Amino acid sequence: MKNVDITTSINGLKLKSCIMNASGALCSTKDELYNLLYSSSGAIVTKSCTKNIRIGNSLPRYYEFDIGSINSMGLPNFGIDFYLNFSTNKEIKKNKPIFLSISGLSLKENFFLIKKANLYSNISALELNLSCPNIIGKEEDELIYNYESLYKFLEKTFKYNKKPLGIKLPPFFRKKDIKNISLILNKFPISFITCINSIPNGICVDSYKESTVIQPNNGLGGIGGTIIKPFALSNIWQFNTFLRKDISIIGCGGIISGKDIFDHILCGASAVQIGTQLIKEGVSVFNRLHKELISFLKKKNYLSIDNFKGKLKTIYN
Ligand code: RRO
Repeated sequence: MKNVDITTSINGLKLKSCIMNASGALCSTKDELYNLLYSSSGAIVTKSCTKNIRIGNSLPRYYEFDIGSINSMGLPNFGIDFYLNFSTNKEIKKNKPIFLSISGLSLKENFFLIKKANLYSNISALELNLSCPNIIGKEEDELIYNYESLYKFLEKTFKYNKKPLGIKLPPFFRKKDIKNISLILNKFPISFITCINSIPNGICVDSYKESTVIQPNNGLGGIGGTIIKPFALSNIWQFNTFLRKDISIIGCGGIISGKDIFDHILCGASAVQIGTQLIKEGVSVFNRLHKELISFLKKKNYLSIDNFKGKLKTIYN
């Protein structure tokens, strides 16, 4: 039998494997970034960065349970210069693409970050995080929920930006939001979307202590892991029907097995990101998922991801 090919392309950007880390998962410190660099992931996504260093929210701010995780990290990061500096390592160019995740706390800060990142040749793409659920006091003016502001923001962004640029989206629960956001994104030279970020404002309870499990924001936090997979798939599938065909989709949410990756691609993803499971298992997760995906595709007689990407069938009576 011929070899199964799990290479992919994100709007023309080639990746040796369709599996990469999700921003936020083991991608903040120098050690974590080097571990990703030498792992079998197809790309590195850095922790969302701001202009200045942030220590983030108070502890405990991350908690795992059997079918998922809750976090309210609060955007802890070493500032954009740290991640840009990492990107100048010579090994990177030979090894794999680097996606710089950006999450400015204001429009002005986002423009500053985008302009600065454009000066660094080893940054392959920007992932603009418009969906951080945990910045206390910032929930109301999130750009992604205001169509007019989003349009104006993107108009200005593409005046500065020459790099492949994608947007990390929150989960949407109404079809009309997905349709309207797609109509806006389709007007700009966006390379990709990543969906979904964690589902905001969940709460997990320790029944014995009769308490929340994380400290910030009265215990509210973003939910990730297996439990969110149906919402990730639904967002991927719906965006796939409304977005321009050259805008790639990176699926994120609930992947713990090769079969989960298959499901994301079947719904329309060109690549996938691993968050909660990477934190649980470490970078060896990429090898395991790689093997599981190939073995599942062999069973199905698929030789490449293009054979089944976006081909989810629906049931007619
Ligand atoms: O740092 C965080 O609290 C965080 C971010 Br920026 C994000 O985009 N998603 C998330 O679940 N946590």
